[in-house]
Amino acid sequence: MKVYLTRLMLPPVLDRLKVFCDMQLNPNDRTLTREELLTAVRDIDILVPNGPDQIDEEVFEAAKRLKLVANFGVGYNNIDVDAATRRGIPVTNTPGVLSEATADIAWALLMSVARRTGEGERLIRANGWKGWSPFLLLGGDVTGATLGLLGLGRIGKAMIPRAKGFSMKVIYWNRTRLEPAEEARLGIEYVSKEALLATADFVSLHVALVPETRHLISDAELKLMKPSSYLINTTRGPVVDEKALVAALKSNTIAGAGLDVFENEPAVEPGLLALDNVTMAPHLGSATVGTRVKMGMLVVDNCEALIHGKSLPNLVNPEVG
Ligand code: 8YV
Repeated sequence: MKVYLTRLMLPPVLDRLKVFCDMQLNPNDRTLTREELLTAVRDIDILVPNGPDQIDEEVFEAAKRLKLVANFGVGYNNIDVDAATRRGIPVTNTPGVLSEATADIAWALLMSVARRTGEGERLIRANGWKGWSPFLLLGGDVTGATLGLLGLGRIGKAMIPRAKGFSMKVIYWNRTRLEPAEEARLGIEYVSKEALLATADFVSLHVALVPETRHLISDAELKLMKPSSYLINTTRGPVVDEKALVAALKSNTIAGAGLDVFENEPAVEPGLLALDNVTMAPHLGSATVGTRVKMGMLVVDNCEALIHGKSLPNLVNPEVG
């Protein structure tokens, strides 16, 4: 079977994959153009796309032999799963293996924006540090603060031990509430979305991007937050209305933001670039060697299962049967 990877993967993954299939790679170190993607999928059996690849009706129409879309990533908002299901094409993802690395990036952004390390580094690099000063870059307190988790999937849950390590109180809101015994075990408290926004010192977003969560955080939600609070986004950019965020950061409606994801990646709302109270990373959530190998291995597990006629370990559209 022909398996097409839209981007390169690390050697241990490629070495395992190429043993049991005809592995084909995008030769360029960049995302495929739409035309290149439509051409590449013409005679392949399995497509392994990445976040920036939009896999929609037009792609399925062009990929007449397609038997599986094995997404390299846990989020699959880049794939029209309904269209795949209508054509009986299974879609798989890579859950679990990137939760810790993504929580690490959320934590890095949280620490950095609160303690202003980005500003500090820029000051030093610009040769602007004139010596110790009692009010230089005073930040927000992390230890003992309240962390609000909006969404409590695997990555949201991975935030809890980190917060506990900093003696933080953890409150959460999720579409479905956990059992009280599970809340007690994790040491977290369920609150309404509004109460979370109004009381948390750090609001960290962990909902998936679906139509209902697009612009979940906009003007009204930012206004509910405390002027001393911070917003952390490591899920998907469109969950936050970036223009509303710029306005809130400019007017000190909130104290700052830590962002790993953006509404129109790789474009960043120009207003954000001019602001000091935002710490940004270029979608690095899963970007560790170990994590990317594990993600790749899950992709390979799913390809191997399809080729050997076994059930797919990470099927997201079980309706295909
Ligand atoms: C990836 C991600 O970097 O897994 C996800 O949902 O956003 C990231 O881990 C990206 O999807 C790579 O394809």
